[in-house]
Amino acid sequence: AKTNRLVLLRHGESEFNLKNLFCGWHDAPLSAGGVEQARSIAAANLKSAGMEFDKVYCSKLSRSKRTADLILSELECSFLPIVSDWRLNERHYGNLTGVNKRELANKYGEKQVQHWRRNYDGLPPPIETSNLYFYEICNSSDFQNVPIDEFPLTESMRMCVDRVSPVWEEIKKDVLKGTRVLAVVHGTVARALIKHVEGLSEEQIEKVNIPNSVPIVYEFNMATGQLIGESKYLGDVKYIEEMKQKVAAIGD
Ligand code: DG2
Repeated sequence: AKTNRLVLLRHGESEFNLKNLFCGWHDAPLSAGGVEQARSIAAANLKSAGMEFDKVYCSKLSRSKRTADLILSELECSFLPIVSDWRLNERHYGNLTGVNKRELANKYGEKQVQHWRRNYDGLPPPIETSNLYFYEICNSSDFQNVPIDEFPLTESMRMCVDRVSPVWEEIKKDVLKGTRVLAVVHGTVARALIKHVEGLSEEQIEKVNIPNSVPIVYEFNMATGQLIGESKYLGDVKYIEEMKQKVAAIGD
């Protein structure tokens, strides 16, 4: 049977992922390993699964845009239209931006850190002018389309799910029309989209962890638009499981 398809992907490892720092709206580049992941893990797995695309969605952050560019180049389809939307930016991590996750856990305890990271209503303290990244984020020309009253100083998962919702409606329309969409996003935004796609509860989505650069494939019934079966993570099962656990942990 013919199906419609959506592929979700979290960008390759960023410099901040590598250093175990909260990133949010800071524009950290991909690490060297992240570039390699995009090329040899994401693109290679998409290729061997015979995945083709008509349109790409990404955020305004370069780790998302660069990952998309690298994949398209490997798949020899750099001509595809790319929608780069600030509403697909990573959840704003407030004043945790730039802070080491392990050092924060040593100071406030693992429970508090995991609450900020995964609780649906966990709200990091708002970013302060003394934060190293405050002005970079506020003044970024990449965010000039963000309406002033919607420019966040911090966000919970719930706020992120709501912000992503209108873009999910656009993506859904595309997918149901038969447009083959690749969405290259972030950990929390991928979880927000997954919540929408799979209709997961708040409790369920708190337990989902997204590895870098692993394509997640969804198929929809062409006639009814209904999701068919479960999500499929492309790649080595053992590697994916290890990466999920690494993302879930606070790290060292
Ligand atoms: C990470 C997510 O986002 O961190 O903002 O630090 O996907 O852009 O690397 P990404 C960040 P956790 O919520 O997993 O701690």
